[in-house]
Amino acid sequence: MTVTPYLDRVESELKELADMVDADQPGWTRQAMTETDLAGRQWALKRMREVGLDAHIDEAGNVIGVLKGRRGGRQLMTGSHTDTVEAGGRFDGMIGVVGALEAVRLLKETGQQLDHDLVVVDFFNEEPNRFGLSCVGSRAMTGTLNPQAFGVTDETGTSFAQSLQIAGIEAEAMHRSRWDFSRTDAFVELHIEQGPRLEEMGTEIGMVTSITGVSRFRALFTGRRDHAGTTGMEARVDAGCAAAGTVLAVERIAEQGNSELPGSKGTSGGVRFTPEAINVVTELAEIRGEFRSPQGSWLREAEEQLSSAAAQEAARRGVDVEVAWLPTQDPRPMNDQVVAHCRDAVDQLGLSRAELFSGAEHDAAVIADHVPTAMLFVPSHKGRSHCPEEWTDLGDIQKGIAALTESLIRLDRV
Ligand code: HGY
Ligand code: MN
Ligand code: MN
Ligand code: MN
Repeated sequence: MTVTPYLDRVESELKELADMVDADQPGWTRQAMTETDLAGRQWALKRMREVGLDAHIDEAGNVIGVLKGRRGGRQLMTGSHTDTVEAGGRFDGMIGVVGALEAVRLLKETGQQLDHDLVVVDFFNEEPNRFGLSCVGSRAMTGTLNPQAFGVTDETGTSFAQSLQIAGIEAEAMHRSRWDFSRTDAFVELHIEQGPRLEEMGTEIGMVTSITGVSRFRALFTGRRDHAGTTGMEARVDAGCAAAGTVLAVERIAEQGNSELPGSKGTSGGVRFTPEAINVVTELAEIRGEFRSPQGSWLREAEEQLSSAAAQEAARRGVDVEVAWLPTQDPRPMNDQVVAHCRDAVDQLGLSRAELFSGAEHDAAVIADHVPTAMLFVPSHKGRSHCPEEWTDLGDIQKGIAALTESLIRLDRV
């Protein structure tokens, strides 16, 4: 028996989430540790209960719902996230949560009780928060959240631990969310591709082969605040110029890396000058950036190159610099066996498929260290994502949910 997801249910749930966003921001914004994020996860909790899951929010803010299996004891897990980037889209993360809810409904309606317990998760804070930390919920569940992260501060001096409190999460209690993954046989995450390849190929489902590694940093340059009209060019200690040189170094390192190893990337996603004054030489400059690559060894090289480029840019202007590297996620291959079962499911549904590397990071990369993991992608229109234009046709989402459901049914037989 194959299942057909109901478009109206999926559409209305995506719309409910799309309505639960920060009205002051363009696009769709539900950033972790904000009112809207709290509302989004409460919504997920309510919905999980409505579809018949035994659901709760754990000490790390993950919303977890369990559908009891016939035999129980062993588990399958699926899910994604409902938080967004600033001014993001309506699909990144959401279709993996809404898709899991629909999969549960379909299993029930077609009378297909699984042997395994099915665990559905809306992972807390997948997108990098303002402290530069991502996949916080999945890291907590796997016991890999570095406690040093709690002390990281934002520009106002607020620590990550204090921010968590606003979201009702106690940093010291987060370790209690650690999940016993020895009972979990497989994890499958449904997600939008966030790139153009499926659409370009006219392919319905992407079978992820591996997920990019990511290395993020914050570089703080300290110079001297001076009058822009009276301080000679040779007399300046300009933190802004040192930072600007470093931004260009990020691009240069990534371009060089990409020419040797396609898929290597570098981005300076945030730059801040203090003071922000047109007639003052910049005293403090901060860059937040990242490198990505299919190869962990290149990330290590890029880290070294960037640290030394920042030191050079600073030194030649008499500026001080500190570069802090945030917890790194190494590239993660997906599990061949789980991928093979998903592939069989996609074939059984008569859908076209292609193998893809994921340049986006996902909770699946964190979970993959602990559980055999696979990901299913559906096309993103023009490859746009992390922007309001992010779009996936409902019909494509429907196919993705069917593939997810059939994959879970197949994995249940293993
Ligand atoms: O940043 C990423 O790659 C993901 O979308 N969180
Ligand atoms: Mn994202
Ligand atoms: Mn995502
Ligand atoms: Mn099993």
